[in-house]
Amino acid sequence: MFMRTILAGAMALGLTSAAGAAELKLGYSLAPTSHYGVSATAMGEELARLTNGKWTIKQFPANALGGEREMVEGLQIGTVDLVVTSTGPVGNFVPDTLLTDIPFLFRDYKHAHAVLDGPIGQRILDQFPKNGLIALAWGENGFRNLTNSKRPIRTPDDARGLKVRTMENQVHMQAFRTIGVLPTPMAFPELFTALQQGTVDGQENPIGVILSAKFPQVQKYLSLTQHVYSPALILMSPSVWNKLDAKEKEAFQQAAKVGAAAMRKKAFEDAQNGVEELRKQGMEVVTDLDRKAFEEALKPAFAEYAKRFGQAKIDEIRNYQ
Ligand code: EAX
Repeated sequence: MFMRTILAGAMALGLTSAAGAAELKLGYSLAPTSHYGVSATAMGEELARLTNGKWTIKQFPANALGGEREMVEGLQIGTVDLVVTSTGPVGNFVPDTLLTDIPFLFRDYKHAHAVLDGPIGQRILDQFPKNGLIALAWGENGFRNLTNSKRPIRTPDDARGLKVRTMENQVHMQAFRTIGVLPTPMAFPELFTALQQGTVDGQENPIGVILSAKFPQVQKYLSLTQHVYSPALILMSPSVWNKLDAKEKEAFQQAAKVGAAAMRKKAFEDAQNGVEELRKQGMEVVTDLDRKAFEEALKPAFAEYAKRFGQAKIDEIRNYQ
């Protein structure tokens, strides 16, 4: 039994493969065809190329290694090697990432990329090691949009009283509570069934996720709220990272950069082309959102964020060019 445990542990770290080659376990919550899958493939190819096939990646898509919070825990204890995840639950491990989860913070993709790829983003990535995690790169999930099974939503008033699944993220929950929505935090793997059974009325996600997770089967209305930009992260277990020499570390970082770029490209394409596909699959799409009214209704939440994070830190992101 003891030997088996050791063996299983060694295999999880990829130590038993032939000729010093090592296969790493990478988990994510979506289908292989999603932006996460595309990213993992691009990263794996680049990593194998840069290390002459010494390090390769085996993908575990569609929550095969658990929800995002569980996968991040797996990184900390060394049962999972790599994860592509939204920032959803990551603030529970590295509180500074919560800053990036504030609604209506990023104007557009360009703004988000500039912040995350610049000194502010790096400062947040630097917080990971002391919390038992390695952050290789920022990726992208995309701007989130509200779906529900009850009615078309154009204004905060329309949304009031809906029961909406949120990620396990305090910043998001606070925002929804503030506009009178009942936020129900839930891990992503439980979401489809919860929508199907009516445990919750709605959820919110980027277009690529709504498509990939087949939510049109259980949700009628889509509002293009774009209420929050959802970053993604490529994370790694310190138990693997700490074994690498300097050159290998560089290879992982470079491969993650390639993976992140592929993720952003696919997430963007899905956001551009996916709405039409969602219409075809029967969703009724609300495009004329009263965005101003949502921002206005969120004012008390913004005041709370300022208290929690400091207005200066928020403005630094908001005003970053
Ligand atoms: O990372 O939990 C969520 O809604 C995430 O956006 C999804 O798992 C993709």
